[in-house]
Amino acid sequence: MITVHHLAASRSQRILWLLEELGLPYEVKRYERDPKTMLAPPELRAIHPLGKSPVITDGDKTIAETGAIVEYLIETYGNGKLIPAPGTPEKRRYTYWLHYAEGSAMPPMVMKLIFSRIPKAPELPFFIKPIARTLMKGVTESFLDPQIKNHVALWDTELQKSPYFAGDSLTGADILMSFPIEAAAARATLTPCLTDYLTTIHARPAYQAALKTGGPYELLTP
Ligand SMILES: N[C@@H](CCC(=O)N[C@@H](CS)C(=O)NCC(=O)O)C(=O)O
Repeated sequence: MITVHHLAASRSQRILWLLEELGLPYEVKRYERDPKTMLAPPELRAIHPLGKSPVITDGDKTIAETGAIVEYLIETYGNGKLIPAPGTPEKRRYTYWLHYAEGSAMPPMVMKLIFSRIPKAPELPFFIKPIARTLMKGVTESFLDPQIKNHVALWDTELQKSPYFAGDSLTGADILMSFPIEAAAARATLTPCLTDYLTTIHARPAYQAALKTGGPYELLTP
């Protein structure tokens, strides 16, 4: 039995969605975030030393990192579903977006979230707060926002070519890309094409079923 170690309102929602798309049986072990720090509870470290989610266990195997989990599940149980044929241009697009989602798209999203929170940190002396606010605002506006805008433009260009990130049908690449796009929706202006894309994937029965299993999915926002 596959167990998903699922942190509430997190990237692991994608793994539940994938398992629903593949129609695989699985169980979910829920972990709640610390309400103050929003970090995962220490119990997750017993599953994987980084204590982050998602992590899955499958028999004696423990697999962490969303992209690695998606590759493992599709390659082990997919029977050719959700992955383009080897050696095709679609497969190259699939590999690119699968790695890009966490490797390139998420870092500026996470940085924007952290920078927005620094000036509000209770540990920060009150007289530093205005300086921190000015500094973080400067970095966000001059560096992070233009970066995020570039990423959004790249996704839009890709989805002008085909309805999904690796061609005409949904693949693991879309499952990976859903999270940065959802995160960007709270940090930048999405194009109509990207808004439609989110509407399409959110309407999928498997996405809806995963939401029911995963519980409230309110992403952390700056
Ligand atoms: N690149 C990793 C990121 C994992 C990650 O940062 N997960 C977040 C959830 S969105 C987490 O566990 N946060 C809680 C914490 O860091 O304690 C992946 O995609 O698996």
